Amino acid sequence: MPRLVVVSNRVAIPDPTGKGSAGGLAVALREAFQARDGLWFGWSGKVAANPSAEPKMTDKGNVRYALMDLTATDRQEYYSGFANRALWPVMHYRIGLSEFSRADYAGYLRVNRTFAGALARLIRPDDLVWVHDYHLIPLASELRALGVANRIGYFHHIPWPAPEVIGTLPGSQDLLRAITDYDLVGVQTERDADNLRRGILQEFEATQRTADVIVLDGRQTRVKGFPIAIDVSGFEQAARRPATHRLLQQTVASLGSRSLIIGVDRLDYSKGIPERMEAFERFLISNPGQRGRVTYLQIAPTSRSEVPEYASLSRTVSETLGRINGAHGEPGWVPIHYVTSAYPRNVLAGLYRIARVGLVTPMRDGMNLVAKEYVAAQDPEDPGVLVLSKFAGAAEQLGGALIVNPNDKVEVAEAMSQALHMDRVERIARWRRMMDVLRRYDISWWTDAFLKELAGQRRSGKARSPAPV
Ligand code: ADQ
Repeated sequence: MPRLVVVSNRVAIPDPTGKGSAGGLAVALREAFQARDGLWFGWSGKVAANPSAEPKMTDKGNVRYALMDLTATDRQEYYSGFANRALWPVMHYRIGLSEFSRADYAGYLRVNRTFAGALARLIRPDDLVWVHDYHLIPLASELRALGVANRIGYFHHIPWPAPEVIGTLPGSQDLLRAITDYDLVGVQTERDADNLRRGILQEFEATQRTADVIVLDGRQTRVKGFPIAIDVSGFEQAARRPATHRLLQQTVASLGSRSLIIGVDRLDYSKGIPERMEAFERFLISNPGQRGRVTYLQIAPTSRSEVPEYASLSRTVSETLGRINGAHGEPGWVPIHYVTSAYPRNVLAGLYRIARVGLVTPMRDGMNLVAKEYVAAQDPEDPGVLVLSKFAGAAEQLGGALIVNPNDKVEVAEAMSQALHMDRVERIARWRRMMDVLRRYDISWWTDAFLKELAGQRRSGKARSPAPV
C-alpha cells in the first residue's frame, strides 16, 4: 500500500497523555493512518523570527510529523489575512466582509511555495499526497513546478460558492487554475462540486470529459462530492457514558424539568449565532407558555480573535445575549446560557443527549459535524430533534431534520416549537432515517472513498507553471 502524505494548515500530534480532545481532522485521519504508514506535514502553529527551511520531525507510531514554523508576517498575511479575511468570507457567500490585500495574497502564495519546497524533499515517488483546505489551494501547482509527479488530492472543507461569487475575489482565477493541478478534488456536497466545475468551465477553455472530470491544458481533474463524516459508534458510546463533568452535572441540575435546546459552534459569523438567538427570542414571544420551561444553551469557543470581524461578532453576540436575557428572563430562569470553553468529546456527547432540540442553523457551512454528532448522540428510544439550516452541507444527507432557512427567524422559531412538541413515534422515525445514513457513510467510508478514488487516478499531461507571485 502506498504511503499516505497528509498536508494541512495545522497538524494534530497526538497528546502524549492520551487525553485532550482531538480535532475533527485528527479523528478523520486516525483511521487512514492506522492502515498505512504516513507523513503529516503542516504549520506548527508557532511563529519564529527566522524559521528553518526544514521541518521539525517527530515520530509517533507509524506516523512522522513534519512541522514548519512561520514568521509573524507569514502568519499575518497567509493565515489571518488572505485565508481567513479574504477567502473564508467569499467561500461563505459574505462578499461584503471580504478584505483583499495584494500583500496578503503574495504572503499566501509565498507560504505555499515555502511549504512545497520543504515537502517536495520528503515525498517518495509512490506516495499518495492528500492536501486539506483553503489555506493550501496552490500547493499542488508549487509541487508540480518542483517536478513532483505523484497523485495529489485536495479536500475542500468549506463551501465552494457559485462562479459569480468566487469571481469577485481578486486572484480567484489563479486559484481556479491551481486547483486543476490536483488529480482529485473532493468537496462536501454535490452543490459545491457543481459550483467548482462550472467555475473552471466558465473561466477557462476547459472541457468536461464526464460528469466529474474536467480537462484543462490536457490535464484532467476529477471534482466530486465526498461528504465528511464522524466516528458514529465512538459518539454513540461517548453519549452513553455517565455524566461526570461539571458542566454536564450543573446543566442537568439547573434544568430540573425544563427542556434543553443546544447550539455548539466555533464563534464564527458563518454559524448564525446572533440570528439564532433572535429566533429563540421570537419563539419565546410567540409561545408565552414556554417561558420558564425551556433553556437554550449555546456553546461557542472563541476563534480567530485576531481577525477584526470576529472581535466584532463577539461583541454582537454579547449584546444580543444580554438584551434577550434582560428582556425575557425572570428570577430563577435565564433563557439563554452562553459558554465559551472547549469541552472533551464525551461532555459534548452527554449534552447533546439530554437536549430535546439540536439547533444547527449556520448561514453557510461546508458540512457541519455538530449536526451529525447531535444525531449520533441521541437515545434511540427517546431521541431529540435536529433543526438544521438548508445552507449546511449536512442538509443534503439529513432529510430527517426539520430543515429551515436561517434568514427567516419566524420559520426557525416555528421549527423550535414543532421540535419541542413532536411525538415520540415521529422523533424515532426521523432519527432512524438520519442514523441509517450516518452509519452507512461514517468516517472510515469517507477516508476510504477518497483515497481509493485518488489511488485510481491516472496522471495525465504535463505540469503547468505555478501561479505568479
Ligand atoms: P468547523 O467550521 O470548525 O469545520 P464543524 O463541522 O461544526 O465546523 O466542526 C466543529 C467541530 O468542533 C465539531 O467536531 C465539534 O464537536 C467541535 N467543537 C465545537 N465546539 C466545541 C467545544 N466547545 N469544545 C470542543 N469541541 C467543540 C470546518 C467546516 C465545516 C466542516 C468541517 C469538517 O467549516 O463545514 O464540517 O470543517 O470538514
